[in-house]
Amino acid sequence: MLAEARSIAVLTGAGVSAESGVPTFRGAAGLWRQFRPEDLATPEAFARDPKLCWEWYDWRRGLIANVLPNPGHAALAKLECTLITQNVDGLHQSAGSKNVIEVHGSIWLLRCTECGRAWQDFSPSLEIPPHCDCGGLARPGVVWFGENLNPKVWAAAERAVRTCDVLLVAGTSAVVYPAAGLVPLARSAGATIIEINLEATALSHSVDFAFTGASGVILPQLVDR
Ligand code: BV8
Ligand code: ZN
Repeated sequence: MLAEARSIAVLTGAGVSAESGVPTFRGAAGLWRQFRPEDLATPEAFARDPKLCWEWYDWRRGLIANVLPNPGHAALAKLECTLITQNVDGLHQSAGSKNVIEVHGSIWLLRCTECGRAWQDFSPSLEIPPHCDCGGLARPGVVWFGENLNPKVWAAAERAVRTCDVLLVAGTSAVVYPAAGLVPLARSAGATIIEINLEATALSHSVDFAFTGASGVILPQLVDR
């Protein structure tokens, strides 16, 4: 099916980066374990305590800076596809994927809360909280809960799933919207849905093929086949 597909879209979540050593959000050792999303990944949390919020992002940036893409990222980089990711870690791009749509933004992007300037910063550790040249407080260039996704980015993701023959969904618990809504959207447009996950998810009953196992093992097998 993948070999015959004219157009393949992929939707990835934190599970694709798990084998690189990046904690997922909702798993046993998940990021949210010691924090609650409301406490940190929201505009209110940032307004209340930008320093605490930045300490969490700086810790995650430091962790991600020291990991490598895994065979799952590498396999997707070999696949001619539009890669929509909920991940903010940039590991798909490090693995060589070209056509990446980051629906939740990037942990390497900073944006000034005063002048709106956005810039990439890969430095191992930041002044906490970082400031823009204009003196304004900078925020992480990610989409927080309660924030709209970038309309252009979202439109590109919707277009990709509406026009694909096959949608590969890997390493996502499919609980965060609107990203998870891309799957029923693809199905309503006639795409075949293939899910790869360690366990069953909210989507599993409605996909065409569900491969249970690690994405770092299954994706290379699928792409090599
Ligand atoms: C929006 C960036 C319109 C930041 C993230 C009440 C009030 C306000 C909003 C809402 C509300 N109720 C619902 C909502 C909507 C909300 C939402 O969906 N909430 C959920 C929790 C119910 N969504 C939003 O707010 C979105 N915006 O709706 O705007 C609006 C505007 C105003 C008011 C209302 C609505 C914005 C959502 C974006 C949030 N930002 N991240 C950051 O990273 O710090 S979300 C965060 O979760 C990450 O991006 C992550 O990618 C994403 C999804 O999680 P997953 O990637 O799926 O990871 P998870 O840990 O959950 O699962 C891992 C999976 O991998 C598991 O299934 C596991 O089995 C599997 N796995 C593990 N290891 C492996 C594996 N699989 C294969 N191999 C392995 N080795
Ligand atoms: Zn500024």
